[in-house]
Amino acid sequence: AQTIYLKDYRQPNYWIDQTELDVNITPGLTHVKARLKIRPNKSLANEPLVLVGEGLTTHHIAWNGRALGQGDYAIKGDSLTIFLPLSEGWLETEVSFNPEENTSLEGLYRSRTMYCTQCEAQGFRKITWYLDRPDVMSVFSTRIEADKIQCPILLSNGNLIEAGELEGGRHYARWYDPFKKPSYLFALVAGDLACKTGSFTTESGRPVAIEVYVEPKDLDKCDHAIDSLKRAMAWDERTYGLEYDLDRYMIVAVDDFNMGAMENKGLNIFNTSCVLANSKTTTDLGFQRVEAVVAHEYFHNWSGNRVTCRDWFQLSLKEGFTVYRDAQFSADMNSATVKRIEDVNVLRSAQFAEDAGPLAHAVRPASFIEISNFYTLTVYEKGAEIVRMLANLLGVDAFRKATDYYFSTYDGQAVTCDDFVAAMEYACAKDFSQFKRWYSQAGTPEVTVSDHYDADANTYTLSFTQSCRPTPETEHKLPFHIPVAMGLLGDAGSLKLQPKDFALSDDADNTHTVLELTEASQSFVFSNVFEQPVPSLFRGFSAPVNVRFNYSEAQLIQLLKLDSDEFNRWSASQELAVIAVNAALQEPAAFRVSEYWLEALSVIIDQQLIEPAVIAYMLQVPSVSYLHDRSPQHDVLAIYAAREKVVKVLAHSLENQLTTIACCYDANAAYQVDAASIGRRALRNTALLLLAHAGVPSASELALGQFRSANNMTDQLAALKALIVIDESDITAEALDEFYQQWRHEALVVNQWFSLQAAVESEKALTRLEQLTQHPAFQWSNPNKVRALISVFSNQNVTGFHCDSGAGYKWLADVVVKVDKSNPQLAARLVTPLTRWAKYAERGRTMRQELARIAAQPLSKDLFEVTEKALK
Ligand code: B3K
Ligand code: ZN
Repeated sequence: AQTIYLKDYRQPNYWIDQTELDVNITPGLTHVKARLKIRPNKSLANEPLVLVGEGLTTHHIAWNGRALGQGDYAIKGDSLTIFLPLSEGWLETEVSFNPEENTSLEGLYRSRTMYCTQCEAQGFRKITWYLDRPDVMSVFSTRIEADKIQCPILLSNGNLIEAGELEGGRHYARWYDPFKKPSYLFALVAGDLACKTGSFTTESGRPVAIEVYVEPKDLDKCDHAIDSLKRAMAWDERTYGLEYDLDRYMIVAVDDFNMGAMENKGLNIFNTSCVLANSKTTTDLGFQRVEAVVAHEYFHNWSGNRVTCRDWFQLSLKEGFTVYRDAQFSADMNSATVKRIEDVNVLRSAQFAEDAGPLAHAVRPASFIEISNFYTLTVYEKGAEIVRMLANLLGVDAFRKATDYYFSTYDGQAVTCDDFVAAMEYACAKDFSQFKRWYSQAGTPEVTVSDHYDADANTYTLSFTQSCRPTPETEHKLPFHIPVAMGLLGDAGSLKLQPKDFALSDDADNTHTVLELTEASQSFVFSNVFEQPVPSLFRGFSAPVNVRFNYSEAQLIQLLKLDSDEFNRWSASQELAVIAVNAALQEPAAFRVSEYWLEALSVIIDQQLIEPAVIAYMLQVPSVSYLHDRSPQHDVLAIYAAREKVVKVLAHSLENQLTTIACCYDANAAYQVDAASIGRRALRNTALLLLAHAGVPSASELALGQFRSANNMTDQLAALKALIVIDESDITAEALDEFYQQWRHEALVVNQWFSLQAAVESEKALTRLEQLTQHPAFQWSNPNKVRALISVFSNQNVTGFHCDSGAGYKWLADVVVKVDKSNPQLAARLVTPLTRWAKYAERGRTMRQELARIAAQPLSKDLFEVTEKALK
């Protein structure tokens, strides 16, 4: 397998200004004729034209209407070289392939009742010979022909130009997309689909027809996506001044899909799990996910489609920025603190782990073998953190000036992360050359902070040092430019209930500031500080770093109770939980959990001055993965056990309040899916689950009652989860069976049912998992189902996956090899937990052996790259 390097980037030697496709679909064989208007790239024109294609049978090649003969071209592996001295002209090819046999879910493939495409990053080459790279932008017109009964719906990008009947029960449609675009944004759908419509009028008065295409059985699950899309359209006009640019916006829901969704121009294709929702079958998290993904794909229309990436190393240019945009949107539509907590949880428990593992890579990687492996938390979530830091450094107005400049200057172009940062610099006259290290240096920086209070001089000094562990591509790291949003809390130790931040300048209201840490070590002095303060650091998680400050328990409690930054109140509670888990690790039999922490939580529950959803998150002990990062010397099963103990102590100590919440809180409210109602349900269900963990006798009855009477999926699933934790075998088994019988016709609900069971911690976990793969509703060819069982088991079932015998590792390895044969992208994702072997000491050796066993087989490029890097 060949490694591609960013430093080797060159412009293409030819451009393709127009692309005319004629796709003729018949069962088992699809023919594609392509007419490409070729134009030499002046600087590089004296080389032959080399197109790329995969798995194509080539029937015909012509240049300007003349069929090419043997000596005029050569097909070798995946490349087609045209030897003629080419000037401007039309290249024609005709190829065929079989979408029915395409199990990679990349290119043109069949899923249930439809044919559909996934071209990003390099799937278009499975459809026709092409310059399949994002800097080649072309105007596409597409004619689709198929059987009228099998495929009544024929869709592609842009506007419908013409449609009509043909002989032999066939019909056709012609689509034209006026915006030039790279091939990865091409899409085509042909199938038997029902359509739900909506409409939106843009700020300047353009009417947009919204069409959501689904299987007929899912017509009752489209409204939320349509509403979310309209909100996203209006929000982007308000926030970024960006309007939609075509007459229709189509979304197609497909069941077999490798990712969440795809932003093809004017024709988004969605995993059913990210678009279908109704109150009976969808949880609150599901509703919010649909809203976020619909918005994300819509925002790509500007950040990604109108302004696209020069090469795949710049992937975060569109993904980091678009994730930042959708996070802002979700924060505005729901609760900003809750959204921030959710995002930081993902960063701390999963992205940090990626950064610490053998596949760590920069947000703009320097090399890759298979680009599909780089659609990662680092490129997406850490990439979004970079944009967030820039936005905060610039402030609202300058950031808007920067994005206006970016979108107007680069419209219709394929650009780089450097161009993006240049737009930021343009708007604020700052120099971001050091800041750009966030793009090129992998790894999570560690920031260690110490303080000194001088009571005589009334000064307070914060001293920072930063460092970053070596990562595969960068041994030595230069200091990062790190924004530290912070404030100082007064009344240390006295635990009064009034927040009293110190003023950080002459202006008494100025209690919040952003320090810019740029050196390896750096100190900041605050004057007129009249008592020893408690520093509230990295408010709102102002930079994606690991922070080390030696807080006393009392100081953390001070932050939990009094910080004006709600996010840092949550963060302090998490830190207190970490301390408790570490205590339980040191002395499992007789450990202490801070009674002040428990008391502070109790007061917070009583007073309800914080929104319920945030309280719910305060009551959740950090994930095993995060705890493991914080105590790497301990065995993961010991960490799991210690965490369980802390959860029990927490639940017992708050038992009365939790019981009141679990049985009575908001109990008679009508079911609604606004953020406030979602937050109240989250608190009630968190309480129920804690009681279940604590083994409180009343929990069982409460859970069963809720399970039977719930009028929505969130409450029913939460109750089922509690029943599983309580584990009274008959009752739990019965409930699981009842649930399946109730929902067996709803594929997405059945996936939740699979996931719940894959996560059950028990000695029999693996046997149960094996049985579930034999269940009639399970399908190896469907990524949602594979993830529901296999990813959930290996990422969430700590005792099952890491069981002493190593059977969990072996099982995953076997699965990965099997899946790789049909769907390499999926296999390369599933293997992730094994790549983290270095964290697991003794167990890690067994994990590594399993990785080596995988690596010894013939593998796809995708899986080869991951296993090879993980074994280094
Ligand atoms: N851009 C797509 C991801 C495509 C992944 C290809 N392997 C979804 C998104 O980020 O919006
Ligand atoms: Zn995206």
